[in-house]
Amino acid sequence: MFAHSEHVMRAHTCPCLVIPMSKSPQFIVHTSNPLNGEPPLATLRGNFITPRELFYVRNHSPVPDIDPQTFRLIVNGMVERELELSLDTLLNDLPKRTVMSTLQCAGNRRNQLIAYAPIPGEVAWGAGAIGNAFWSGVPLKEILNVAGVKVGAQYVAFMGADEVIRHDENVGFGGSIPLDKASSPEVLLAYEMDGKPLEPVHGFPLRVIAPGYIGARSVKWLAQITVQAFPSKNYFQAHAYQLFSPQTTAETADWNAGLQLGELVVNCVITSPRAGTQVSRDVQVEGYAISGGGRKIARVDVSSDGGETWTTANITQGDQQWAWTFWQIRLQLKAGETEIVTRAFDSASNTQPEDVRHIWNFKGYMNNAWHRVNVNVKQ
Ligand SMILES: Nc1nc2c(c(=O)[nH]1)N[C@H]1C(S)=C(S)[C@@H](COP(=O)(O)O)O[C@H]1N2
Ligand SMILES: [Mo]
Repeated sequence: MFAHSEHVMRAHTCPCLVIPMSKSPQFIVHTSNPLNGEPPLATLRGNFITPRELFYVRNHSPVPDIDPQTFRLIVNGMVERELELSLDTLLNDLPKRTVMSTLQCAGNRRNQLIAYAPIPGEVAWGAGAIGNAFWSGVPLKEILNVAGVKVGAQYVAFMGADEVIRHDENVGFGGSIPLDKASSPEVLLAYEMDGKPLEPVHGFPLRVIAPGYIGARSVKWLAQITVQAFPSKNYFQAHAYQLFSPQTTAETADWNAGLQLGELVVNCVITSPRAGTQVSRDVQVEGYAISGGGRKIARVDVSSDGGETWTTANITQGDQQWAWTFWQIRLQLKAGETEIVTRAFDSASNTQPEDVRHIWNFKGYMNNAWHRVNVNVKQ
């Protein structure tokens, strides 16, 4: 049963179903059912718009098989008019907008938190749980205008059509964003990714795109939108995706007191050279940087002396809200074992913590510690 709805469209899910998708043979599959996978880091920096073959997939249950003919999007809660919208109406009768937006999982870079202390039961993401795409669809604010938001409403909650079992119960996948954000022009109900219909693994036929927020708020297989006075009570908003202090454990966590994740933090990753490789003394260092809430990347710093001194990298691509930034720098290194470190500053001067141990949390979210890569510099 879903928390606040009897009429969410129930999708037929079959784990035996062969889901059509176009992932590269290089795609790193963490779990295959449900599918969770990311591209090798070196391939991610090859294209500013991430090819669909390489775009990470984060699923909590099997991909639902939704019939586009019978699909209806339900809009209810604190609205003047409840709506039931067909795909045809969404595609043909409502305004269409395209937004370039980088989607990033709150679990991106979890593997470095795990290296510090174990995080059982969570996907060990590298730094590839991120991708950039052009998303096209109906701005959510247009739907809210048609429905008419009642006074007192503060959040817009989403429910997907996937069945997610937690403690023997189908909790579904839901989440919410503040009404202010939901009314901003960049938030979309997307039906296209890079000009093509969404693939089933990415949410066909309809998904939310909430730029600048953790990926979990961009609910796939969107079935229902509820306007309400409080954040979503769904498991994935009220329980998972909460941030706790390093000393908190699953046993001691007070789920009413955790910080509910929303906007992304500032983050920066070295995509090349790769950890453990041999490099020449004159080395090209490359990576991506991103911040949340529409803040741009203002500066990327690189250090080869553990952060005592820093060199400013060149921004090579990307200076817009909602999307990542690519950077590069040539460094002259001394021969031997060397650690290359990077950190970014965003347009609000936010920067990153030095070490994972100060931000480690037992669910493994939001790792934005300085990214460190150890290489062997040739004589
Ligand atoms: N319905 C539904 N929506 C979902 C999820 C899910 O499991 N079910 N996963 C979320 C998470 S945690 C992330 S990071 C993004 C991943 O989107 P992608 O698989 O298209 O890359 O989708 C989000 N939307
Ligand atoms: Mo995620």
